[in-house]
Amino acid sequence: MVNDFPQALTIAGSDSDGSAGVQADLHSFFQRHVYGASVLTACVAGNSYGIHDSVNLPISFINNEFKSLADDYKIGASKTGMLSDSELVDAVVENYKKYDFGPLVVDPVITTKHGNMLLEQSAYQTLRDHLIPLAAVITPNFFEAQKLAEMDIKSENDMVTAAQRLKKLGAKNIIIKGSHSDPKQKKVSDYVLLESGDDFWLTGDFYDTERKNGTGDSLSAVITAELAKNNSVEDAIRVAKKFVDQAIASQIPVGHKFGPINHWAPEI
Ligand code: PXL
Repeated sequence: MVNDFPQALTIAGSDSDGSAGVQADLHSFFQRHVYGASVLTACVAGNSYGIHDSVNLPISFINNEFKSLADDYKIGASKTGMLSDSELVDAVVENYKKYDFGPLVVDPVITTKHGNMLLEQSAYQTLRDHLIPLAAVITPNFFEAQKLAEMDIKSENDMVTAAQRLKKLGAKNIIIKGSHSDPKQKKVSDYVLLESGDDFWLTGDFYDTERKNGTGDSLSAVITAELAKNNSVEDAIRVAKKFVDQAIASQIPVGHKFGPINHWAPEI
């Protein structure tokens, strides 16, 4: 039957070197055997050295991307990535409310790993007030969690407090990705707070490599793919963590500097 096959949607920016954004999301969907559709929000000109330019797509065009998909496909789960500014966040919110695109995974992309801004500071409030309440899962990294929970995170206890604050903002399930700031660290621990109130830590090896572009995008994309297959949020998060760890542990020798993770590697 048409539309019986699991389908996921990424609402995100294109990264020209293919290491992050929509490209990383589609690689992740493909690897998890889920058909991937995309609503492009912006286009970034960049390579493994960094970002050199970006443009936002017109809101009227973004509206038409949503409508085109809604008229034809049966999206089982969606995720957001780069949303650039407040107007774009609100356009995504309005479209998501209008159509049935399944549970929403919000990857609150604020900067690249190397400090390029992908969301204007003036949009943090819009993200917090309008998008986070729609989130089935939110996947901030350490830095994004500090901004959105409006607190410093200096310890594991602080990660727990930040997750509780994000839950109060309306996100049902939260994973806060642990800090990678100390090159001497051996492990990284992510904190998960589920809708039920259950919580747990996911600890993995720390990989001392510069080739980690697209890690956060891929984590949220794999969660989305698993939700599109009707798997539970807890299973989706556990699969995504293993997937990303295995993809970081392996390398694709392309790009001179901050290269991509390897979506072919995961064997889970
Ligand atoms: O990984 C964050 C990210 C998300 N979306 C786009 C990007 C990047 C990082 O470079 O370019 C479009």
